[in-house]
Amino acid sequence: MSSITVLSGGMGGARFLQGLLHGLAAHRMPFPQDTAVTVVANTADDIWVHGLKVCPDLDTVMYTLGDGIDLDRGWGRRDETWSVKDELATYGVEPTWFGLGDRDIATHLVRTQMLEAGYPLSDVTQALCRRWQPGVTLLPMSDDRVETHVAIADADSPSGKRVIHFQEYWVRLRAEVPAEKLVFVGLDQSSPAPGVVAAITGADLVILPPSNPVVSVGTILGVPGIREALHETDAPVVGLSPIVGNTHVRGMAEQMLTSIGVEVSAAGVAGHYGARSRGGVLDGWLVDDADADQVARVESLGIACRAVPLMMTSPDATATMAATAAELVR
Ligand code: FO1
Repeated sequence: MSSITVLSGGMGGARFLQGLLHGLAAHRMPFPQDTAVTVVANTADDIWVHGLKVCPDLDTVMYTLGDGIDLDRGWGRRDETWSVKDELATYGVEPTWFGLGDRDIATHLVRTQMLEAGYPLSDVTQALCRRWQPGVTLLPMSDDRVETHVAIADADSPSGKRVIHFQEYWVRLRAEVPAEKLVFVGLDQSSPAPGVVAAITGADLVILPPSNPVVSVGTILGVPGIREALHETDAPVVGLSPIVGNTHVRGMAEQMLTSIGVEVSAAGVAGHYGARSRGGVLDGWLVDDADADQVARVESLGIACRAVPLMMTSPDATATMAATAAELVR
């Protein structure tokens, strides 16, 4: 049986996966319809709030592919209510800036209870997916606790900086202040979750979707052992640029790339990932038509490259992107 492995963050990755599955089902991919898809999801966005473990990227993929996602927000559940959130706010309990919907809380209660009973996050995720049936094997990048924290300027503190959780940077501050430094707590000590390395080394194709190259795909690549698996695999590795016309389509990739000194461009991200033939992870890279002038530069990095429409405006449009990505590296 053929297999495709996707290293995914939240919204961008989930939307890409919808198109990939649509393309496989519609025979649009150069792969059999029964090709198995494994998703290795970023867990560095995870946060403990109100005593509950929240895993935004795992849940966004699970809810999106399980048809429970709220399409407007891009996260959390459809038909959501916010009674608990409102009651917590009335008690003056922080963080009031992070919205947990009533239905969503059930997911976090199940997850937290199972973690406290000693189940690893990968078992918890498998249990939650028994209900949601996402149509993929969904794996956390690691069962170990990893959290992205962001240092921001703070005139009131002696060091002139303050470190906050990534969620506070993104949700409360809307990434409107510079990320002076990113700290990936626990990443260097983490290990790939069971099945992650095999999903990469045993794949027929590995895809880096247009997720955040620093705090989503970047953190997955930062788990010791995962980059090595990408070097080892016989599968071609192809990515799709999250940067179009020198800015991100959604989210905060621009701020994150700037924070680590990487040029905010399709070619800049390709260079950041690097060609597999030169110690990096990419064999191929899709850029949007708006960045067609960067194709030659990407190719000069040792990475095959094509310019195509990269706006995921529908599962059909995304299926075309997925098929083009697969063809680029066949
Ligand atoms: N994003 C927001 O902009 N506001 C929120 O209040 C919020 C709550 C939230 C709760 C659960 C969850 O799984 C995701 C949530 N998100 C919220 C989205 C989250 O910040 C993003 O999905 C990623 O972490 C960033 O890529």
